[in-house]
Amino acid sequence: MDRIAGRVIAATSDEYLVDTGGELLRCTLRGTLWQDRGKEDASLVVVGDEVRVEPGPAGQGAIEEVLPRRNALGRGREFQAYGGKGARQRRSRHAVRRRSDQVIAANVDQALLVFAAAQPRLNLSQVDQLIIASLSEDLPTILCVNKLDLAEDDLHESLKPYELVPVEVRTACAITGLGLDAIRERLHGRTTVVWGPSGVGKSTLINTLWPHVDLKVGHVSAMTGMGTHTTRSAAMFRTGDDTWVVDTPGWRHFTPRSLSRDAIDAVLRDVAKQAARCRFSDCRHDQEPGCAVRGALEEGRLDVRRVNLYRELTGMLER
Ligand SMILES: Nc1nc2c(ncn2[C@@H]2O[C@H](COP(=O)(O)OP(=O)(O)OP(=O)(O)O)[C@@H](O)[C@H]2O)c(=O)[nH]1
Ligand SMILES: [Mg+2]
Ligand SMILES: [Zn+2]
Repeated sequence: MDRIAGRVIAATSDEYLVDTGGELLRCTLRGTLWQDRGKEDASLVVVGDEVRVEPGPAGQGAIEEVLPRRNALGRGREFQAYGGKGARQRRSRHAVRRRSDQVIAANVDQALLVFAAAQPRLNLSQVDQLIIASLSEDLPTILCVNKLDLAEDDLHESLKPYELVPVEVRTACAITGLGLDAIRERLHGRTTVVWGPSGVGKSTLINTLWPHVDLKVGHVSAMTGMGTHTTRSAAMFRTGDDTWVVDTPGWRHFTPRSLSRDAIDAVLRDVAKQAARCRFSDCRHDQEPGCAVRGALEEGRLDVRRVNLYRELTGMLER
């Protein structure tokens, strides 16, 4: 039978929903796709993948081929804890390693990175890393700080450094809809992945932005359980002509899967500027003589959190 082209719009551990441009097919994976890497590799086929499918009876099918990805977003192999003190101590004793990278979405046009002003606490190292991951994939990036109703007074102070970063910064309240018009406009006509930690309001935001999303949503929801509860797997929704949005499951810890020096330098610009002045070009900014980063840190001109993150991420570039 002839293969047809389609796009994966929802993925669970054992089933994929493929939009073939008129029909939705519930698909499994053809054995040839997973025999090299193992069936449990969740990154084999992800939401947003362009695929070729052999249709079967009763709305079912089999994915035969995955076309090359334009971009792929996900988390890296290692967990790194930048959370609270407790989390850091726990992790350093029992280093948690993921067996492989975890891709969550592919072939998107841009990224909407969502964080909460509070509940969960705004973790700037997570913000930095997620922006770096997105910029490393060359994606136009919007940072949305949600739960503005719960914000402390110093929120704008915390967000100030991002004025120098090539991201668009927005604040919003997904419950009241405050700030959402600008975001809706910004997402129009593109495919956007909505990405961020657990519980920050990603699904709520999508629900408030488009209360009457495409009928396909019902179909997808039944499969992935999208709603105000924890999102268990990624799913793509059509919200209007050519406007697609990918809801993704949140996480508690994040390490970028793709990492470019340009992206690190763009986000941690103040540290990078000093690093360029170190005596040795391969300086690790630790004990090396003539280290401008350490000098600036000791003089209080750099923030220790940002320096540590810079060391961590540039160290990962070399591995
Ligand atoms: N106060 C307040 N609560 C919000 C806001 N947006 C979402 N919430 C609440 O935050 C909780 C988590 O919202 P979700 O939309 O499920 O969060 P999520 O980011 O999709 O979480 P995961 O699916 O686990 O990644 C829910 O109880 C929401 O009602 C907001 O702007 N203000
Ligand atoms: Mg969710
Ligand atoms: Zn140095």
